[in-house]
Amino acid sequence: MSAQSAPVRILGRSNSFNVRKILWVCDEMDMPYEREDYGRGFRACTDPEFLALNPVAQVPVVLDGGAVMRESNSIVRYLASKAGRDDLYPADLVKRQQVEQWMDWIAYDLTHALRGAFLGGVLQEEPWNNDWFINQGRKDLIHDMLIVEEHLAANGPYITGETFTVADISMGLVVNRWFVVEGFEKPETPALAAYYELLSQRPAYLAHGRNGLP
Ligand SMILES: N[C@@H](CCC(=O)N[C@@H](CS)C(=O)NCC(=O)O)C(=O)O
Repeated sequence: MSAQSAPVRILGRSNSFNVRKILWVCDEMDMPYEREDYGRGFRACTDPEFLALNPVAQVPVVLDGGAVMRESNSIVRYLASKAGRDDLYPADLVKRQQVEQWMDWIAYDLTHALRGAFLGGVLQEEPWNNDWFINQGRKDLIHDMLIVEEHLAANGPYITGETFTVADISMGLVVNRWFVVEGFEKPETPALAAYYELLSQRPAYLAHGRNGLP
């Protein structure tokens, strides 16, 4: 990263699950940024000005020079690459794939499960708050988190093994939410609990991940 380059601009409310990943990776790397509130409770993502940047109408959006970026996991990887942080996002293709496979699975399977279990079951948000969807989300969430539990117990302490990577940023937000969801019987997950404490040694996780928000 050039010392002269302007800070990236993050558009998105700081209490958003997906914006928090961007704030975490920036703080993790001491990368400067500017942030502007968009999203629920602030300027709407459906404002024409915002829609022109992100037709999907979701936060975060990140602006870097002339580039306009959406999708939190992809942005996290971009920022780690921009900072030259091979430790967080390896250049080695096999190691990189190991990071990405977890981020992709989180973005699809786990996010879908959390829609039912958390957005529907806890926040009672429409359209996720119907009984079938909530119960299916809870079942899927337990199933998925037990996969992570077994994986960490056998291959931890971090998601890809010995060292912290951007996969732990995506998983860190999920694990924080896992310990907050309620209303159904959750299995004991000691490896996830240990992982939660391990991540909690990082100031940037305490600021943006385990910060009292689900
Ligand atoms: N796949 C997207 C999902 C983004 C997303 O779901 N954003 C939510 C907040 S976490 C949002 O924009 N909600 C509408 C709002 O805040 O107005 C990503 O990872 O960036």
